[in-house]
Amino acid sequence: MKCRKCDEKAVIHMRQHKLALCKNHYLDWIPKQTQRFIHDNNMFSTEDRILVAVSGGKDSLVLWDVLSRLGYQVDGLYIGLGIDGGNGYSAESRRITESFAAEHKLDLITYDIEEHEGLDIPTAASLTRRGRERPCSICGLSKRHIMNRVAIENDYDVLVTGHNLDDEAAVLLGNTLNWLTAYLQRQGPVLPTRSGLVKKAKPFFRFYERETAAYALLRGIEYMYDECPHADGAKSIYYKVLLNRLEADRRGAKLSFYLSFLRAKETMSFNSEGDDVERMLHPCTSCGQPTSTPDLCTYCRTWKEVRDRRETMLEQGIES
Ligand code: Q46
Ligand code: ZN
Ligand code: ZN
Repeated sequence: MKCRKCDEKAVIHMRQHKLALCKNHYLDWIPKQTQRFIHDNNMFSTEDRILVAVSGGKDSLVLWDVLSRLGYQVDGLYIGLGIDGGNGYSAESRRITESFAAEHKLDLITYDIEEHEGLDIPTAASLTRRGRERPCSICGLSKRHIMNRVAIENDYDVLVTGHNLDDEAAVLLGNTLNWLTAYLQRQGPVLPTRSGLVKKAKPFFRFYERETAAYALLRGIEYMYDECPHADGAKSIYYKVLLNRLEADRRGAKLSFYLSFLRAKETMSFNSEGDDVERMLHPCTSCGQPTSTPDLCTYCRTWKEVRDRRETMLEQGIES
C-alpha cells in the first residue's frame, strides 16, 4: 500500500481514518494532529511552562518528544517508585528516562519516593491493608499527589500526561459500567486549575495505543517495553481487552465511544457531587495540598499510617 501523500510505501494504515502513511509523513502527522488537539481543547500555549509526567513507557516519552518538537517549554518529571528492587522495573525505567532526557537535552526532575518517605512503594504497600495483594492503591495516590505538588511548587502552568485513547476509553468503560457519575463528570482531556490543583491535559487522548507505539518505533525512541509487574490482572487491562474485541468488530468503535461521551457531556449533567467536593477543598495541615478529607490529605494520612505501622513492627522485632 502507498502513502496517501507521496509515492513511498506506507508503514502504517489507520483504518478508522482511512489513512495510510509512509515513515516521514507519519512522523509529521503525529505532531500536527497533537497540535490540533492542543489548540482545539485549549490545553496550553508556547508561553506556558509545561511539566510532563514520564514513566519511561512509550506514551510519555513520545509525548515529551512531540511537545519539544512542537516548540513547547516542557520539562519532565520522573517518580521513582522502587518497584522490583535494584535492577528491576523502576531502575530500568529510570535509566531509559534519564538517557532520553540527556540525549534530547531536556530538563528532568526526579522525585524518589523512598528518599522522601523512607520506604519504597512495595514495602509501604505491604504495611497497608489494601496494599498487601497489590500496591496500586498507595502507588496511584502517591503519584497523583507528587505530580501536583511538584508542578505547583515549581510554578508550572500545566501538567501533561501521555494517556492515549485506549487508556481513556478503558477508564470511561469502567466509570460507565459502575455509573461513577462524579468521575464521569471530571473525565476529559483537560482539567482546569482549581483550589491548589494544577491544570491537567492529555494531548494524546485521541491517539490509539498502536499509533504512539508506531511513532516510538519509527523515531527510534527506546522505551520501557515491559509493564509494571503489578499491572497484571488490573481491571483497566480487562476493559482494554473488551474494547479491543469491540474495535476488531467495528473499526473506530473506541474513538467513537470516547468522542460521543465528550459530546454528550457538553449537554448532559450527571450530578453536582464533583462540585460539592470542590467546595469542601481545604489545605492539608501537613503538606498544604488541597484535600476534602479532614486535617490530613489522603497522601499524608496513608504514609503516616505506614510509618506508624512500621515503627510498631520494629518495636515488636518484626521485619516487614
Ligand atoms: S499503579 Fe500499580 Fe501502576 Fe504503580 S504499582 Fe505498577 S501497576 S506503576 S500504572
Ligand atoms: Zn509519504
Ligand atoms: Zn498532605
